[in-house]
Amino acid sequence: MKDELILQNIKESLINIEEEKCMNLMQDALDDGFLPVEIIEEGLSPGMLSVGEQFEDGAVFLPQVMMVAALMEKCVAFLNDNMPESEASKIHGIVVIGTVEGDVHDIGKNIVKVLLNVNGFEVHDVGRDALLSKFIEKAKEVDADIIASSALMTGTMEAMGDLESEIKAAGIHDRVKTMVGGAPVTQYWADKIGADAYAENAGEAVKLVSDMVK
Ligand code: HCB
Repeated sequence: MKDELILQNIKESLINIEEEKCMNLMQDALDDGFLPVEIIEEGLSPGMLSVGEQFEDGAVFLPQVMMVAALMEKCVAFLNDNMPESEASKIHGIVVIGTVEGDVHDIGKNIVKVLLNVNGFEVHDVGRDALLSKFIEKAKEVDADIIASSALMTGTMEAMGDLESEIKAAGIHDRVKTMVGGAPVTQYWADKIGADAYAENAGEAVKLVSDMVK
């Protein structure tokens, strides 16, 4: 039977950087029937955000945030390997994804990538701190349907607007739609820069991308 307490324990073991415990709990959660996406959205992400809040309050310092982030990355990679096959063989669309230049935050971007992958999208990741030209070049190369960008800092959100301009300048705006996301990004910002969609979380990102490629 599914015991919600296990998600709380996963959250706490991430916050406390207890790697072995966290990995074992994730395996237990999978064995209990939790989906990898539930473990990410209801266990790991709240844990990472809690550490972010503690960092903002000065209760923890950057090295600790970096260690939690490193464990979070390992956890997402582990869950990625345990994603159900679902419709993976059927390609629903092609997405280019990346974190914009100047910004190294990629945990959220990687979660979106994993969920798009498992929902049957071919995803090309241009990485983090990615030059805007890399998004454009990759989109042209793979004939992408969607360019999805991520930004976690108010200063780097500007680059999302520049990306919209570069997509237009490259003459591919009529065949590529854009999605933006990341903690400081809002629907207001998406509208302001002319992005086609804003996703608050990875589940919504999959839904929006699915709608846009229909
Ligand atoms: Co970092 N950092 N950080 N950081 N960091 C933030 C983002 C601050 C808000 C913390 C703070 O000061 N309050 C802050 C930014 C302030 C601001 O601009 N408003 C900040 C800062 C300042 C910095 C440095 C400058 C610190 C320093 O060096 N002094 C530096 C950045 C250097 C640079 O980028 N040039 C830095 C470094 C780091 C690390 C390396 C320690 C680590 C990142 C590790 C990594 O990503 N590989 C880190 C982390 C972990 C954070 C916090 C704590 C958590 C971010 C995170 O992973 N959230 C963050 C605090 C916070 O956000 N409250 C803090 C969890 C994920 C799951 O959420 O929002 O990324 P998400 O993704 C969601 C959602 O947004 C959506 O789906 C995801 C899943 O549901 N989504 C998309 C995301 N991208 C999408 C794209 C789409 O197209 C669609 C949907």
